[in-house]
Amino acid sequence: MAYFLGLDSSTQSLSALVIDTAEGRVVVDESVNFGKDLPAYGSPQGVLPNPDPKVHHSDPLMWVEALDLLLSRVRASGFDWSKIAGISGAGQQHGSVYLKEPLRDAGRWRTGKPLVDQVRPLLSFQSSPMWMDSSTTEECREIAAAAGGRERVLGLSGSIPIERFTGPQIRKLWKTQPEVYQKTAEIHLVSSFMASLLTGGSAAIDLGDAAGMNLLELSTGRWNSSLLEATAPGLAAKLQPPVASHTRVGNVAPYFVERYGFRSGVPVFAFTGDNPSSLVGMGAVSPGTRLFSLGTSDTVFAAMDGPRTDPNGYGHVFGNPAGGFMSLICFTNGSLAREQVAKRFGLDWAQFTAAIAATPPGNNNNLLFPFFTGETTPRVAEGVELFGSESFVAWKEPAQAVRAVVETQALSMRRFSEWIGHTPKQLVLTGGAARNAGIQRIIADVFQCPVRTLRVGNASALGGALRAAQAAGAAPWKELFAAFVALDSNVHVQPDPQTKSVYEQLGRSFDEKLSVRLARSR
Ligand code: XUL
Repeated sequence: MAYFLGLDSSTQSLSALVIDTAEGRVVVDESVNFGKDLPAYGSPQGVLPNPDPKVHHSDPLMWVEALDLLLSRVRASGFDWSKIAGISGAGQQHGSVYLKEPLRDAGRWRTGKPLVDQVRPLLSFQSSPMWMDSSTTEECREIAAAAGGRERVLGLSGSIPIERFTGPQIRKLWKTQPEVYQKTAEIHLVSSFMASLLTGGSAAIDLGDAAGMNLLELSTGRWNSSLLEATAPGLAAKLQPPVASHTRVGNVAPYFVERYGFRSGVPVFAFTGDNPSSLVGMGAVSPGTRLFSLGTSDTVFAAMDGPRTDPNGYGHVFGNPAGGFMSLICFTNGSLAREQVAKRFGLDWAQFTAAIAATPPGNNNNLLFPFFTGETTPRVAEGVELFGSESFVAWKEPAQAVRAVVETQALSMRRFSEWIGHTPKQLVLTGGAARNAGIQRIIADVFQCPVRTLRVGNASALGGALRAAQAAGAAPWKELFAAFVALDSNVHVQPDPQTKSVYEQLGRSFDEKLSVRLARSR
């Protein structure tokens, strides 16, 4: 049997991808969209509405119901779940689920009743704080103070205390709703929660995703007692010890065997975060390839040969599911900013691309700080700024503004990924904006490095299926990557060496203007 299932519980959807390792093909690629398929949860974008713009929570029962819906949908399409030999997957990072009793004591799910009705009474907190939440600045400060400073937290956990990370979110729950925190017996990440649903027991958090909590000590792979204590009292008892990503956390629960026809005893391997999973799904588990995921926000990540940390405190270090570590840098104003500029001039995507082609590299030194919303990297408050010619600064040059937003983003990505250390041999782009030829060209030239794109879209779900296959011993990484991680042969953008000095000069100008902005925001 050579079929492996990868699940990806992301912000807006739950996806299933099944690979056939004997034939080297993807046989199922299906998703449930929370907004469209589960409208009763009132979360069109996967997030519950909240009057406070900093608060972002989701309903964990939506994820539970999505799992039943997805499995039945795939079965209805004619797929036979008994072919699956191993399961793993991923979840949006940092989000947390709070349970009244440990799932290991909850017994097996009963087959006759939908999962959502069985999980509902187990929740101690009805909603899940998720990665878009930025309401814990005060808690971040308190954790830093109690744990010996931001730098110490950075050195231990790979990140300074970060608003969306799980530790500060747990602290906020303890402070604001102590009775809820008290009655919580077990805390899960989205990833370990989804794995727990599948096994009907308590699946442990893997090292890849655990690193996004501000609680893990990277050098030992264990929860750090001073970080636990700085976060909330009694926290150690609510978390299981983290495990290596290839760990078998259980077998598929009888519920899924009886209801959907899975074979009994099929292993479930630890789920991880969507970014660590994408590292696997993009075949980049060794240093050399730098990955750019261009979505609502842009992320830049890469495997690392050691746990180096960002001296600026902007970037993060997570676990690499194939062993070792990975870096991740999140730029909040990604497509969000590109779309704002296009909207301002009424440009569609084709006109946006044409605008890049119509302007020269370096853009006559015009720059545009794209901070349409508060930015994570660098940490600056909302506020767009333009620098350059008079008409450009007055927003009268649409084509130059388009080039300026993309060039400034690329310069920022270059500047703030320097700490990763190694010089990449290739850059691989994924996400909606990755197909844009103008963006590919600018990134290749700014980094002076070849740009490629991927053929398969859902790198995180694919990463889950590949991790299940590797952990089950079906094939080594090398063979799996050769069979499933295909770069698009039509996209091979070589950097233009003549632009090197142009972008060195523009980079210096970017650094100068940014240091003024950072000094102002201090
Ligand atoms: C990473 C992060 C996001 C989520 C998206 O730190 O917050 O990329 O993982 O699902």
